[in-house]
Amino acid sequence: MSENTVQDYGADQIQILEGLEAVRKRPGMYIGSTSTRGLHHLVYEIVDNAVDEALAGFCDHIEVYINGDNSITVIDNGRGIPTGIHEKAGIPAVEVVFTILHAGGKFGGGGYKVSGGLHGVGASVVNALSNWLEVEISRDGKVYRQRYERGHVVYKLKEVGKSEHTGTKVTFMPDDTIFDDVIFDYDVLRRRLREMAFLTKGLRICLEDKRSEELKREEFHYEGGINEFVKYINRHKNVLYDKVIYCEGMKDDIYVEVAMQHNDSYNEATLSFVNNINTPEGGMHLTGFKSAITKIFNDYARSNKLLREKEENLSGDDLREGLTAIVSIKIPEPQFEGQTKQKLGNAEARTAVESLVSEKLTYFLEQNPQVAKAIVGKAVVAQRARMAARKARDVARKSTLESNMALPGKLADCSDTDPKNCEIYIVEGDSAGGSAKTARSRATQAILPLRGKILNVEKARIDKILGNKEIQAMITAFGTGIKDNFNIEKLRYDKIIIMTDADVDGAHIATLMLTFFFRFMPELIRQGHVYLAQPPLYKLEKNKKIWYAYSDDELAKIIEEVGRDQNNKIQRYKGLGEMDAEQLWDTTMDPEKRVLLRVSIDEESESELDMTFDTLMGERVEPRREFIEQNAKFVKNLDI
Ligand code: TSJ
Repeated sequence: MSENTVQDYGADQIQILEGLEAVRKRPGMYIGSTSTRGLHHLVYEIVDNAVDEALAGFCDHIEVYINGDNSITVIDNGRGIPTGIHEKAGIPAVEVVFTILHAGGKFGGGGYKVSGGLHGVGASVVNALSNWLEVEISRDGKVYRQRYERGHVVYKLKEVGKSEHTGTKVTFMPDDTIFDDVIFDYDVLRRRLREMAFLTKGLRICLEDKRSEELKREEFHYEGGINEFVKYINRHKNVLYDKVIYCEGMKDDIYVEVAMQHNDSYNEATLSFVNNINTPEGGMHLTGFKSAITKIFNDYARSNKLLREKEENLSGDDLREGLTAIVSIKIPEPQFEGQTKQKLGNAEARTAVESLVSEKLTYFLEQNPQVAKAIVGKAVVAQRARMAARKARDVARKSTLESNMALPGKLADCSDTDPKNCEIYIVEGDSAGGSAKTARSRATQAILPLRGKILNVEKARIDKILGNKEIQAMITAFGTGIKDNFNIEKLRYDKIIIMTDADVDGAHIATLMLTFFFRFMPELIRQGHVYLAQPPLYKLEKNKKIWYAYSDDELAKIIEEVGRDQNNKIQRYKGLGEMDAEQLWDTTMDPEKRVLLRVSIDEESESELDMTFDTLMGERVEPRREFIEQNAKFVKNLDI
């Protein structure tokens, strides 16, 4: 320790160190995890503080650097963190910010303190979890600096120069003894910083990667705020009308901002935020938004005779078919509820959003009757489809009751009745299905062959989807039901394994199935029940001995091992159908030897998954190629 390291330990300082020590002992409690996700939270934490300064109206530019040594620098042009002695703590305010747990924003007024979910735990947490951290403040014509190591003060705040501007600069190096991996991912930071820029209109956020040789720098700056966010999400979609419906305003201390625009798809993509934090589970703000939409459009449809008197009201789902929307509120004291503390509980947020959206939307519809007609028209068609689907389902339910559990005819079920032991292979094509039926272990493995092209649920309405034979077969085989009626307890198989050819078409078919699961039974994926089988790409035969290779690299390795000569017989499998039952069992189905990929949803980018899927399925060719390249993101490797 250097001579000016923490002078003498007063009671206050001991408390401080105990606080930061607690963070180092149980980092997960403060930043969620010590995985790359937790690592990136450190950056958001620091940036959040600068964004708060922007929200308070004193800052319009934030620079974020990934430095050559993989440390991070964040610079803003705000007022600079106060350097004067903090009355209660007896040390400079900036030192309070970095050394006292949850101290952020406790002094000074104005602006909104971000304090929800995993975020907003304070700069002191970042400090505690950093090898070193340096803060430089430009304020009152001077530059001040202080350095910390693993949360401990290395030297007192000191004056190091003069300055004509104001602002705060923080550089930190994450502690490599705490994080599993300390390499920052440019694309991960880019996504969140872009989102922050959308959510804070006028704010310029620049990201630069100084690790790379070439200039890698982007600027995010949206004068239109979430209006541009909606345009961005809809950028590859066919929109129903050109204008983005936008409203903003204050209601009882709550700032509400809403932007929306329909596209011609059948899915809703509404994102909600509280103090710039995504709330995937919604809450009062989202409830207020939905009630307003349902009420105002029904009122409009009735008073303009777009709905006949005896016709049912349009449902919220009907009206939100194909809707892309952002609901963003800023609230002084957010209360989060639910298991994961991600659901906004403040009842006043509901009233604020509902009344503001109702008022502005009513006015907008009066001014833009063409847009109103387009939205109501789409909802009316959605309503008809919903009613047709309900009728079909009622009929299906009745016949199910009569024939007690009508499992699909093509299903070769397993004999074991304990779902925990059971798995189902969904197999592309009848011939491969035949081999799989012969190959399987009858007790625990069921086979469901699917014929022809799987319906793309992104491009079809509910009535058509539920009328599709292949989809019906999967729903009845799984036993769980779908959407709101989904019940994981009723799942008849522990593993649902998609088995398709190991080529681009096979990948496409697998993705169509995953799209169906994602839209209709997402819990199946979230709880890890969905897998992809991995059939081999090559067979190598030499002197009556056989090797299988699952990738080009592996084939090269095998050739190296056995020697490169004329006795090598190499076969490239073009499809599952080229394998006989025994080969299929050996390479792809034998639980002792096979490799499965477990499918997961990258929660961090869940909001963008809509786009990912759409891109693949959409008619536009260019983004599709891009998606196939990125497809691996959706699937994580798992050795079984
Ligand atoms: F989190 C942090 F401390 F590390 C951090 C804070 C990091 C970065 C990059 C910026 C900031 C930050 C804090 N920028 N601006 C501020 N502003 C204040 O702390 C501040 C300034 C003046 C007053 C005042 O009442 O005069 C009050 C506050 C909270």
